Amino acid sequence: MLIRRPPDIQSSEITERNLYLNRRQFLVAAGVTLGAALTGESLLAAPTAFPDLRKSVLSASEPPNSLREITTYNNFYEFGTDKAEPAQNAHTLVTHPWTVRIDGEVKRAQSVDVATLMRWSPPEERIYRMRCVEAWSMVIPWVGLPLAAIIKHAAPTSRAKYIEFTTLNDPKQMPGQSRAVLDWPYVEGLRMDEAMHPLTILAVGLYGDTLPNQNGAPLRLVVPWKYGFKNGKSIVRIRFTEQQPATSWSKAAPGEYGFYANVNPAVDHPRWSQAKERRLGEFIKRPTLPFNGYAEQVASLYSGMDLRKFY
Ligand SMILES: Nc1nc2c(c(=O)[nH]1)N[C@H]1C(S)=C(S)[C@@H](COP(=O)(O)O)O[C@H]1N2
Ligand SMILES: [Mo]
Repeated sequence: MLIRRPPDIQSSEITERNLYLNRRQFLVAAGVTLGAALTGESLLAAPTAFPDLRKSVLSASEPPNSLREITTYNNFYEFGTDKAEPAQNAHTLVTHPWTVRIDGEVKRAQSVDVATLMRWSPPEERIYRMRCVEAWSMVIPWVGLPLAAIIKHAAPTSRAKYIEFTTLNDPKQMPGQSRAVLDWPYVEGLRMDEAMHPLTILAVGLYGDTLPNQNGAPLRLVVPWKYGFKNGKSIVRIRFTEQQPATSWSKAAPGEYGFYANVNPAVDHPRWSQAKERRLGEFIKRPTLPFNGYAEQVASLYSGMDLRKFY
């Protein structure tokens, strides 16, 4: 039966259509022959990972990169330092069951599974520009949980000024951790107002399906106005702190990677210019936008700060 729907439902119908198309693309990328994918009636009826997905009003309008680009060109040093290695090696990561420890300066310290987090903060589809520090960028249709709702549920104390995000530390599942490329586990952090900003999400999926391991399954941070390294993957701990957390890359190379890491074309990385970027799949470089194109929404968070000093 055809039920009249309110106008805001239209975007979710579009989402469902894309979902079907993208699942097909996914099966092709996964090596399932197109014939098999198309004859499988069950494909259309297959339950989606996120049945009630809604497109967020905060989505970028740019066309997304392909699933193949997003899942085969990754930075995830726990599975190798080469961009192709995470896709080859991340299958050893076990993402079910997965518990996240929430602690530090909060009234409701607890361990929760990802399904519980989704009840605190229902998933939405959001398309974001992801800008990596090594001058490449992608546009990714994430499925994300607004982080603010999770923070509110955890009920930070008045002393909580920052949040620290810690990746799983298990060399048996993450073979790259047996080499001392970084001081494991990978740690990232945000100031509380950055973490509370509506653009900030914990991603649990992309292209309508659960997150591939190489993209940080089952839960990874996405802060679209910052360089890629801020977006910690496969998070097991969210700790609220009074002091600014010591983060992996700023410990490894303090002169190159700061705590803030706001995309800033005016400040060069000591070893390369950050003025232009190559969108993955394109040939000609494009100028990089301040705050990765999100200046209107986030520049005010940093008013009065010298962003050359707080890079
Ligand atoms: N745990 C962990 N998180 C990480 C990294 C990493 O090596 N380990 N690399 C970061 C960097 S440098 C980038 S650019 C992004 C890449 O995310 P993507 O592979 O999903 O595009 O993940 C970030 N998160
Ligand atoms: Mo990066």
